[in-house]
Amino acid sequence: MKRLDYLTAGESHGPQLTAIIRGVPAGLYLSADYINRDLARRQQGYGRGARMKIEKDTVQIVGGVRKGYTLGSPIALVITNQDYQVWREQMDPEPGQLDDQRVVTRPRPGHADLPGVLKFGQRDARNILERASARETAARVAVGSICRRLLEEFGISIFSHVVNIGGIRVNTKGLDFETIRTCAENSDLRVARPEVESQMKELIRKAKENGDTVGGVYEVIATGVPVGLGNTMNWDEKLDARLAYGLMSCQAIKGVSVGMGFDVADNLGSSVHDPIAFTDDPAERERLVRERGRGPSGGFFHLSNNAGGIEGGMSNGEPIIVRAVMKPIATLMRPLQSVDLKTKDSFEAVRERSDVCAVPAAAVVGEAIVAFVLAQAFLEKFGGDSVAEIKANYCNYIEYLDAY
Ligand code: EPS
Repeated sequence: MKRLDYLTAGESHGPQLTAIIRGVPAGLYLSADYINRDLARRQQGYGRGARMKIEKDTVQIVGGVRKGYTLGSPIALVITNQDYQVWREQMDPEPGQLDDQRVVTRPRPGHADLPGVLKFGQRDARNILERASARETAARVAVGSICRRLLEEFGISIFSHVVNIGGIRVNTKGLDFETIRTCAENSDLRVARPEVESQMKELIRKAKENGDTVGGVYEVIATGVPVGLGNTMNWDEKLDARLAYGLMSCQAIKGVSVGMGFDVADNLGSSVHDPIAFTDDPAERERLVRERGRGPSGGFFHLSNNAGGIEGGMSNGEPIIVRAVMKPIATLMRPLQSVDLKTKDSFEAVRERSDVCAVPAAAVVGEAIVAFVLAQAFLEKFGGDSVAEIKANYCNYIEYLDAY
């Protein structure tokens, strides 16, 4: 079987976003409603722009699924862009004249506009920005949702929360996963501490007033991940490397960390690495899974999880914890200096409708990426053509771990 993979296509204001995902096993229960829940979550968050009021992202499954079950064939997904109705004249794929008045010639610092026009030999930055736009992440969330559905079958669940907006940090010490997940899900900014939310909102409101934008950091947590996903033997199979690649490939993400991340630099080895322990008591093993979000790993466990669930490029049975930092969005309503592509004169960069802060949405996208990477690694380890076959392989592994 081919490695799980996907491709997205579509421009921000074109007719639709399209995704094809290949390598999903047969027999997985799936519905558009399930995917739509994640699409709706991506659309939320204080600080989003007017576009999110225009769109109500819903997916149409147009291949690979029959009567609610995957067939093992490529799954094709379509998300219609409602805004295309307004942009039709500009974005119609059929041959025609472009409106000179609407050509974008003043690239935005921090966006793909300038390197894109130079690289692709374009005079209109719209030919670049339409694809570079974070609108594409809607398609990735749909793909990630299918991966989430698969992982769910094996007790793996993934959630996210925002830990920093514009330098205002959320301290989640002492909160259990369920509290973090529920609080984040009920918060306009996906934060687990409601008391910091108003401060953050005020920062975003002020930035908007000043024509500015705000970035931040989100965290994604995956629980129930069995030991042994990823591979220490080859550089391009390491789980942490693949998570970093996937997350960094998302629009505006500038850095990724695993577990304790960059803080390891401030600490000695003895307070960074997680001591290993063992229990052969089945009730205790059960409790570790239930209360600490651990996945199967025989009776072995760690007394802390600074490693974020990954050692040597492989999952170690502890919850996987990754963070990603998002830069403030590059479209400023009080724009920075730029140069006109035609005249080469100095001008302010173009103003395009955009978001002031999209960190909560990026966190939902981060979940999708983590779901994809974990599903890919999961299928490499337990791969089969049907969910039933994978379950048999998985159970066999659990039995082996339990008897180790
Ligand atoms: C987005 C759609 C876009 C932007 C945003 C995210 O819609 P529009 O360009 O029509 O306002 O709101 O994209 C960007 C932040 C960007 O830099 O392009 C979406 O669907 O998430």
